[in-house]
Amino acid sequence: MSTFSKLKILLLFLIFNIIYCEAQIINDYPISPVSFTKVSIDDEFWKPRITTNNEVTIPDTFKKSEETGRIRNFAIAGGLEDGEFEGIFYDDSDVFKIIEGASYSLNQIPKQKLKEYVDNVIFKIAAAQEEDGYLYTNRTINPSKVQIAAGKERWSHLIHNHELYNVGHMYEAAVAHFLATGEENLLNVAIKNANLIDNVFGPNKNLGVPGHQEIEMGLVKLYRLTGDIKYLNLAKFFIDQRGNSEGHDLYGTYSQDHKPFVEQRKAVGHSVRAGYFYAGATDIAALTGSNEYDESIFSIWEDIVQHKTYLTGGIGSEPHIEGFGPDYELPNATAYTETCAAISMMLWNHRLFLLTGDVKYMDVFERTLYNGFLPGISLEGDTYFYPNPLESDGKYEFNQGMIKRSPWFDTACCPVNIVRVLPSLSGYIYSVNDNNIYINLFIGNTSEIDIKGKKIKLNQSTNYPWDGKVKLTVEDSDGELSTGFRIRVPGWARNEVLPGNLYKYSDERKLNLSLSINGTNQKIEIKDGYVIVENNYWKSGDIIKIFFEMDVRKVLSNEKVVANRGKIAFERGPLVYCAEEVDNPSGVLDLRLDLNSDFKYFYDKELLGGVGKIIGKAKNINDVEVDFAAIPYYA
Ligand code: FUB
Ligand code: ZN
Repeated sequence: MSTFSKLKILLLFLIFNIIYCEAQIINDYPISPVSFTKVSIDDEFWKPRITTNNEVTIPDTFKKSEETGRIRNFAIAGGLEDGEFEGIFYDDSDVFKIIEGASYSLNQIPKQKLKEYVDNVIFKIAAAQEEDGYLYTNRTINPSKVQIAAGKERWSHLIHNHELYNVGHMYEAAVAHFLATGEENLLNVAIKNANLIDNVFGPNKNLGVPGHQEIEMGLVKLYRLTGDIKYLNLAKFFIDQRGNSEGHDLYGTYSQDHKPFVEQRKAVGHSVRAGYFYAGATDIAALTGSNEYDESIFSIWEDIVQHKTYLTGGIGSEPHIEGFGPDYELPNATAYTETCAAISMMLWNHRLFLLTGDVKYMDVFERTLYNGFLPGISLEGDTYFYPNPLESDGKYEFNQGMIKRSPWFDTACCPVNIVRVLPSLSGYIYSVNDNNIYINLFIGNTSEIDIKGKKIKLNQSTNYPWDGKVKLTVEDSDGELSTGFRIRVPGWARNEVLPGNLYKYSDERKLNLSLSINGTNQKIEIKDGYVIVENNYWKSGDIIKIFFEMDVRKVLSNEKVVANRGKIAFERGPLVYCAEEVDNPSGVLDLRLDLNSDFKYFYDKELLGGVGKIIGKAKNINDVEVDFAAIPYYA
């Protein structure tokens, strides 16, 4: 290549970057998250899991995608290979989700081999894209042989075909890939596809909506990156068109398509669709600055946390619809609590925090992260839970992977969702607003935070979730900006299991909390659930320490939850505990515990990669006193 051509490419790249970096976003969340690209996790709890995700889970899920034809489908659709479509019409989305996860990882640990592999998969995806931007391998491979649920023609069976859901995941992957690598190969595919969708759907065009929400969040990310308002408008169109019978036959409550969103007040239907929908609507509220969804968003959230959330943060009690049941219907053994549904709650609650600054949303996020999301993957990183029931007799199994984690599923949404969430975790720890840095998660890391054009480099070190000591060190600061900190006091440390009265701790024990700055104890001021560390011109070497006491807690459930009557649950810090027969040989389902007896905690570094255990005494079915032991539910 001539020097001139190289210069031309460099110039184009620079122009492109300037355009993307300066995308004009008119309205935005009042609180801005510190990007995953600025935070590097380095602790004993999450780092090994993220490493396992890089080294085991990403290769494993790519391999499974190869073995099951998911990747070959793109090659066939693109004319690179011969063959027939294999799998299910929504399988394209799995590959996009792994690319999204791999991109976050590439940002943190650049790996040439992984990058080359991802580029090769992107090459196949690009080849599979039709001339006008359409991307859906099930149809492109052989339009006369599409699966029935895909519909004979493009867009003819939106209720089931996932045509729009799939590409929503592609947009999310493309944006992550661009942010991580600066490369446009997937982004170009995404933009071309989104432009097609925009030509087809909208007012005075096709008025249909996707059966499964997801594209809304993807379009918002495209808008955020490119500044092209049409993507935001299209996302809003999909939100507003739902429940509007002009243009499509309503899909009903299963797809939250029974009435317009602005009239919805209760969480209904398939819980992943619901969570993605509410998260997308929250994005629109923030990015348009409109209040029109407020009543719906906040009422539905209250409905979920007050009536429909498991102690683990899991949602979706009805296996047959993979979704919400009536209020207080939270059976433990048949709980569906899909891993993806937990993820949808995390995505939504983080957005709600950014919109309102209310601590309760990050409390739900944390509860779900440790207890609803994390159980979805084994310590080894190659087996997965899809439903996450809270009780098992070792026999009942509505869906594969209820009794023990499974190496794969025909519908593999959950494993690949874990793949993308784990390495993005660094993006949920900090956020900024005015001169304040919010610290929402206690995860060891080093970060470089931009605030009002100044940079502050922070180190957080902690042994959380095993103890509540957190040390923040200012590693570098030009000392030119007076900055304050808002440190989240977790709900469990404020005696609040979840907002509302679905659950409560059995006692009102006040846990200790302390704060010191450079070794001097401080008077604690808590505002809206955050410890306030007043503005200061921080210097390198300044140290803030916070301590949240952790203790074994017993949780009682609202009596209206029939399945929980007469039962208690154990928690310690952010973790929900679980008793298993392997530790309680006389069985767990009939164990009787004395609410007032003492239960101790100890950390067993040899067990399951190191876990805290709760031990004490119980009575078995024959009224004989036996030893009792519980480990964290996620483990
Ligand atoms: O339809 C795509 C995904 O498959 C859903 O989100 C999951 O619930 C599973 O049905
Ligand atoms: Zn899933």
